[in-house]
Amino acid sequence: MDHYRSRSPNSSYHSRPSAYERERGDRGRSHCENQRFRPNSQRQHQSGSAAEQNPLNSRALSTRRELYERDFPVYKQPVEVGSFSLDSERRFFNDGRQMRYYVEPERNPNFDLRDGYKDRFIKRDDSVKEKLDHILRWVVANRSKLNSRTTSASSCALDVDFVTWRGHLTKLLTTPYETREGWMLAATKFRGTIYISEVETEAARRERENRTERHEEMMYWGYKFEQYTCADNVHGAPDPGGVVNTNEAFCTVVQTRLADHRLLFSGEVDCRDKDPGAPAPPACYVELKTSAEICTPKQRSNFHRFKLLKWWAQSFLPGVPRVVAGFRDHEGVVVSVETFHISKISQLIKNEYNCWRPTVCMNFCCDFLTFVKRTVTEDSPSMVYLFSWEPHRDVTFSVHRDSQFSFLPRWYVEEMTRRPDSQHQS
Ligand code: 0WD
Ligand code: CA
Repeated sequence: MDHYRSRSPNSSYHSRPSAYERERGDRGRSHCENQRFRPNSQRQHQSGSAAEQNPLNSRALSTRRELYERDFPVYKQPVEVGSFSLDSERRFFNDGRQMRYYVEPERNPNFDLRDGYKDRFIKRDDSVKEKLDHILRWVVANRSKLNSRTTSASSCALDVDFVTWRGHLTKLLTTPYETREGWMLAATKFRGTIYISEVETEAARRERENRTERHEEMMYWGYKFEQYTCADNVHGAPDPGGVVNTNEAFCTVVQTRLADHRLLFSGEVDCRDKDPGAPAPPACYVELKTSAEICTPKQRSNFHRFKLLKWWAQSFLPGVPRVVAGFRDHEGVVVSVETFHISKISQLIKNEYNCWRPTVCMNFCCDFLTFVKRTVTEDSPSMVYLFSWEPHRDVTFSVHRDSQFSFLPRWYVEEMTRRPDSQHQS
């Protein structure tokens, strides 16, 4: 089961960099400096001007797919460096107490996903913006794991280039194919590391505040499916009669590298394989999804072109190898269950006309991070470089000092500014 070492370009991780890969990475970078970074956001179709080839003038980044059709970049096999839990009241714990165990359902289980919506559902308040706070708590509690190579006060305190949520990276991966929803990502450089935290767009806020009752209920269905397929203990059984509380979460923290970008990110994990012989995390993790049942060729095509893109991007990033999908009818009854292996998704979609490509997703993300590194120059916890994107536009940015966008909490800045060994003295 060592499929991560395979070199098939569309879905594999790189276990260690070879000279060949380093060279490929370098070639990709110089290529992107000439083609992707743009002097301003309006000139979508212009190319080759002198200004455009001067990276210092680059104020925008194109998202056109054809610019990212090149070799798959180096993406190291993600390594889990820790995990944390959020309890029913959204309190942080530096441990895996919220981990759940996957219990394989029947192929046609007829789970009623509407059950409990009215009377056994506690919903997280999604108007509360937690930004990176939980990850930062984890970093403070596990700092020694992350700065082993730090030798002097001036060197990078964390030994990573970027800290963010997995979900933010998923949005970047799918950007070249996204036609509906834009995004805003705030970036702050602090002690050499760039932190990236999402800012809700006006459109997203309006949508959140104006959801229909039907939409609210359908959002519950995904969590209810988790309850039907997860047990709290390794030898336990699912408890469909219990309460669904979406404050609870188990999150993995992984470290990896995309070309020359060292990444530390966290993502929520639904459950793990309960077999004691299962591989170590993240390879034992299982992502759970629900989706409308597929009845027509058109629905199948849409599923491949839109839904599998999101599923692939989300699980490929942290190295979660499989997605278990519950296909439900309009009444919220799961009529069939199917497992999708992330490494096989590019095969599955290859006959789809005008479909997405993993290499475009990864190269865009890579070039965006290069763009961010080049832009975010001032190292200060109160400086925010706000990157914004709307479909059919370039990525642009604005700069904000001591503004409403600042997101690194004072407690984090103070903790990280203390000498590394002083944490043992309190
Ligand atoms: O405040 C915010 N803007 C966000 C908060 C945006 C994204 C995530 N979060 C929180 C989540 O509550 C969770 O604790 O961060 C953690 C998850 O981060 P992630 O793994 O980076 O996020 P993502 O990959 O987008 O979502 C993973 C899962 C979702 O599963 P599905 O199968 O639906 O993709 O995290 C859950 C959800 O179960 N989730 C959320 N739960 C409550 N509120 C939210 C949310 N806003 N977003 C994702
Ligand atoms: Ca899920």
